[in-house]
Amino acid sequence: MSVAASPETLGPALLDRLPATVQKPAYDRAALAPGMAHLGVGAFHRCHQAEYTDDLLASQFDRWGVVGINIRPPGLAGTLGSQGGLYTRLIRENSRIEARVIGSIVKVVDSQASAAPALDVLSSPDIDLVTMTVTEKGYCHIPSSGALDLGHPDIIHDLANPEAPRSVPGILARALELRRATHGKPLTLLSCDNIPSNGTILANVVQAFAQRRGNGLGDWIAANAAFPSAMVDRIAPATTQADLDTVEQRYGYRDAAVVVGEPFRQWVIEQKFAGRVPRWDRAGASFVDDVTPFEHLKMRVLNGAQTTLATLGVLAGFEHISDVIADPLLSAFVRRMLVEETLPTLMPVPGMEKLAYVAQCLGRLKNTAIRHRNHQIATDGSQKIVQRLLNPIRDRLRHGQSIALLSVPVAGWMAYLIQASEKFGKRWSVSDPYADKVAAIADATGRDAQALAAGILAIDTIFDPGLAANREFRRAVTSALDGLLSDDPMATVRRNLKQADTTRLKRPAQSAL
Ligand code: CS2
Repeated sequence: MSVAASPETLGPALLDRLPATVQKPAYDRAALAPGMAHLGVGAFHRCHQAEYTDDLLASQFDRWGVVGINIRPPGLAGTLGSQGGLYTRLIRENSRIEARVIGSIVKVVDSQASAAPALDVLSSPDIDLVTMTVTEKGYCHIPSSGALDLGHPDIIHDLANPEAPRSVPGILARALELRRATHGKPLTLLSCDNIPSNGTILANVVQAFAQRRGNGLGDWIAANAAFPSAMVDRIAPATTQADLDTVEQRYGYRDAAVVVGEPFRQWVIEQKFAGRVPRWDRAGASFVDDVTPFEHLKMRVLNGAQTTLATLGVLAGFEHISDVIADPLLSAFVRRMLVEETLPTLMPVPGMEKLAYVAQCLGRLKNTAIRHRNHQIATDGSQKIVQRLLNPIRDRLRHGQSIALLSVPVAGWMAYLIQASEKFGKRWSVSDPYADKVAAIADATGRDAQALAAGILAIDTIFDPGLAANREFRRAVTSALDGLLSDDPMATVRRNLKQADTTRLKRPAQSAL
């Protein structure tokens, strides 16, 4: 009996023998030298910035190899590292599948146990730019204000031990300090996370940290570092075992670092660099003077829809976002919420038609080959709702406009965390820095929507006091929360849609959209 040979693992030695159906780097990878670093090498980075860089290298080869750094799990050495940085990027849309091996990551560095390996890379004169996807909470900022959270345990630690930092602001400030002390070369720090004005928030937290050092570092950073803002977009859920199996079965090799994304991708970057600039615009990215309109559009429409569908979807018993959008009630709800309430809050976006953008976003969410779990999207909701839901709500309230629809997902986020508490039977487990706080409120209050909403709205690091005091906001959220905690949460979704109809009839001018 013969034993089938186990498939080979992806690595530089396999590049020349890949099946013809797998696209491979169109440049001499052996000649590629590091020029930039990336913090937070997860599915999103591998499916987005690393692919743009791979395209850039194919169109104009230059010293732009990426050094991938993880300061939090998972470790990279055993996966990407043992494959020489190579990995397969699958693009999937319903039954269509397209495979490509990406070569732009030239080296990986695990820096979970200590910041030293990360600092070595970030302070090297070879590195001109650092991109990052460290999740919303990685910035250690207060979501409602954008300021550095001086009460954050990692910030307290880093201010006391600035040479052995743990937090992103602490590590970046230390790297900049080492650059000042050694070669003095400038650095661009490019945030690719979905936080509002991400470049400004990154600059704020790094500066606030540096200024507390009291050694002139803040001034040096102001003169030698650039923090452009950026809007990034591609849906790329966490990789599953099924994705690894797909590559092995279809293409005959093993790859522990596969990523799966949708065809759509977008990257709009503020033109504000210090030192050399990777010409990602040659690969389809846009360099603009002001990212704000693009960023509002993306976070309020696509991300707003995702958070709405994910939290309400969990309450309705759905597993993936594509299941939720296939539900007639929730799909009608999200479409009307975006068109009637969110779109009027947006500023004009150069070259984009907003209604068409909504249709395109909702179409993307229907892609059944992208297995995006509702619980993954609902993770860290406390760090996401300000930019996705509360900012458009604030804009509408300022103009006396209805929030009958936008208030429902805010209550949905509350109900999602509340029902993970002991008192509510721990219906699912959640991952959110505010989960314990909300659970403590739920345990103390029980099923009293008024008291629950009041307790949660008093968390001023999420809800700024002006918004939390708004009577219409409190009323709408409390009433939606009461319904969402009942045995028939979808009745509330239906009821608020009806209520929006009534408002629309009363205000014909608003129904023009
Ligand atoms: C998602 C995003 O998990 C989430 O928070 O909403 O990761 C989303 O898929 C991306 O922003 C799309 O560009």
